[in-house]
Amino acid sequence: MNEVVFSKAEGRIGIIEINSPPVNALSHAVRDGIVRALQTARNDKDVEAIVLICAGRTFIAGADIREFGLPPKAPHLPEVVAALEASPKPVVAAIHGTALGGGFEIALGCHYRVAGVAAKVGLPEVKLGLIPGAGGTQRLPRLIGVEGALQMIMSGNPIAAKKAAEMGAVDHVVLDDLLKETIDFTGKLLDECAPLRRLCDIQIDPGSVPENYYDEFRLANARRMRGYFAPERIISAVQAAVEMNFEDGMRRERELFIECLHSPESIALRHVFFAERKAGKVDGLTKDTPLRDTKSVALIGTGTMGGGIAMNFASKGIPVHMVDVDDAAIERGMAVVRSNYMRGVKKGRMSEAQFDTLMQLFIPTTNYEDLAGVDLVIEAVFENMAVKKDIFRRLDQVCKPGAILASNTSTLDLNEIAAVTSRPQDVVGLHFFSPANIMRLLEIVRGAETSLEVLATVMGLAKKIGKVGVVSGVCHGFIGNRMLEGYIREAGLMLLEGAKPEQIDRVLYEFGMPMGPIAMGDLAGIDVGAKVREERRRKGTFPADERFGLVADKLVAMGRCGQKTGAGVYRYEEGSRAAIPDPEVQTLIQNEAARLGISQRHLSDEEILTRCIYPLINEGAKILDEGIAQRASDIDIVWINGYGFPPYRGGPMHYADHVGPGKIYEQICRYRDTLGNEFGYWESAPLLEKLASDRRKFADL
Ligand code: T1G
Repeated sequence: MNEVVFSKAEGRIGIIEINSPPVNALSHAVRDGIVRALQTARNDKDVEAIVLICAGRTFIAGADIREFGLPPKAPHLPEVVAALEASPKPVVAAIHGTALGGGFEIALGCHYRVAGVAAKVGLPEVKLGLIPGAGGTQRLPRLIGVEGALQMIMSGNPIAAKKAAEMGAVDHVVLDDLLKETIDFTGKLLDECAPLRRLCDIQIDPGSVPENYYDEFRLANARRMRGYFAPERIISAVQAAVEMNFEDGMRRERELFIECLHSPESIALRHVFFAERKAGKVDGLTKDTPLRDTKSVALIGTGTMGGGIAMNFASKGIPVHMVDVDDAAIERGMAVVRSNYMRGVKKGRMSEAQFDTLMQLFIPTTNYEDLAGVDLVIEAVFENMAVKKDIFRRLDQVCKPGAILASNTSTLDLNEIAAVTSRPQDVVGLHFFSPANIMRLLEIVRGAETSLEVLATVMGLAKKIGKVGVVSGVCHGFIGNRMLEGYIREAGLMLLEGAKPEQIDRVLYEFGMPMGPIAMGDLAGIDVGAKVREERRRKGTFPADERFGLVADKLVAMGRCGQKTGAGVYRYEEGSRAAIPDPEVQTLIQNEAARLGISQRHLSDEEILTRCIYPLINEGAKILDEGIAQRASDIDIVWINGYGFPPYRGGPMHYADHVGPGKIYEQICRYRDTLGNEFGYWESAPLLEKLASDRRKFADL
């Protein structure tokens, strides 16, 4: 026993209780405490069986990720699991909350498993770029079969207690008092002289695995596995469970686990795990910051964005006023909402009754006076400052004191919007990413006068609706879109210099982006960017560089706006999203290049990659320098959740640390000298230059 693991006896049943907040992670103290408590129980002649349970919100949630990278300290987790399994007295795990990773492996080392009806079990190691490293790949296939085990380990998703019981992963599901019912269950085991079920004793029949199963599994999961390091090792470890004896299989699992542990992919994914949680920690906010009600929401603008945003709240049971200029506009918006939800009904994700209940939560109105009692209003109309200001003036007149007034603007100055109200402290930016009911990222734009209370309230609301909230200061494009500009700019310039669209897209796809910048433009609509450039040229805030956006602007002028018009940079067959290179566009590019005197040349994949990615990093460094983002890892979370930056590379700033800020700075200087810096595109961020000279990393800030 020790300060986190306690023992007591209930008659002939010994209870080992782990109490190590917040999630009973298997720190060294917990591992050591379990081994000591088990030894005590084994030596106690009055104890005939043992229940292993946890205090607090959950059963063990896994190995302590904070210890990774530190010198391992005995007892190591596989030894702890083996000690439980070797116990001559039955050990029963009593699971509540989530038994995850090493936590579920501990439960697999026990002879029986009892779970509360709301509990879940899982092996999410793959999400950290790992494989289960304490016998999970060897015991789970022996318990539920190879196919179920491989699916569960590869997905990393937890499964509910009842389903786990159906699969044989849990022996008994209880509705009420977990400890009492587990003690009763254990007493019955003793009365019935139930066997000590040790999974290590089971040998899997190789014939139970269908011919070519592993190759078919690889094929079926190719998209999900693309670029990741751990999935292939998961398959190898499970194969070892089938083809080797337990001891050799455990040795093989250990080898593969160590490979994953030291892989750049796992280091990146563990960075992302903590970065996502750090993003929720906002300067000035404490757990005592008062929160406001958010029991009712209103959306001003019921277009694609407004409808998608509204769904986030309705899906959590929050009523939403849908406000637009007329009933026809609202009906168009509601039709999109209905079809989105109906897709869920068709896929069996929700019942008709649930669909009907959801639709009742939408309250259409064209009358601002109906918003008098609403807690939160989100404006989601098109990017026109005058229109937004008019809406906020009207909201300021009708909304109750304390109502939060938010704008979904993706680029405009939130302070300018707040200034037209009498309550700038209640104004905040809530920048959702399209499709707003799907994308996890929510940029929370903190105006100069946004109050801590409003900030704390919307941060909590973000988590409630399943978003990852990241706070941004006010600047053009906030964090994500400001960084996107350089990425898109360079892709367009490289077209004029001779790179083919399909080469640019291939390079960025192979890097791990969901699609390349050119294809992404065609998907989103290249007219969107053209409008922003036009507005900024009008305001004089856009580089006076004719090349920037030239190809896209020409195509938009020809009516080629992307997939939605059947042609953009690529052309698209009717009903297909397959991007087809178009010689007509290639000719246009060459003619424009010739007109501008840009000689065509071969661009290497390396140049394409660094000219797209390094501007992201450079702009990210400027954003940090200006205090627009609180920390480098926040920028990583924005790009992973808003733009699909590959999580196994950790985000742009983590990737910069992986490559080395010094190398990136030197390459930016080379581009400044070779490509020219007339418009400041290759002006290095002072912070990047400083990190390079100090040989430090963004993670050190
Ligand atoms: N180790 C260390 N800290 C952890 C942790 C862990 N495994 N899990 C959570 N925390 C911290 C987290 O950083 C946060 O800290 C607080 O707990 C609350 O977490 C050998 C190798 C359990 C579902 O991958 O999925 O076992 O910010 O905000 O939303 O095979 O945490 O408050 O200071 O997420 O209620 C496998 C990871 C590890 C589970 C709870 N296990 N955790 O979610 O709270 S690898 C996992 C989660 C492994 C073995 C392998 C979630 C949760 P702070 P939270 P939550």
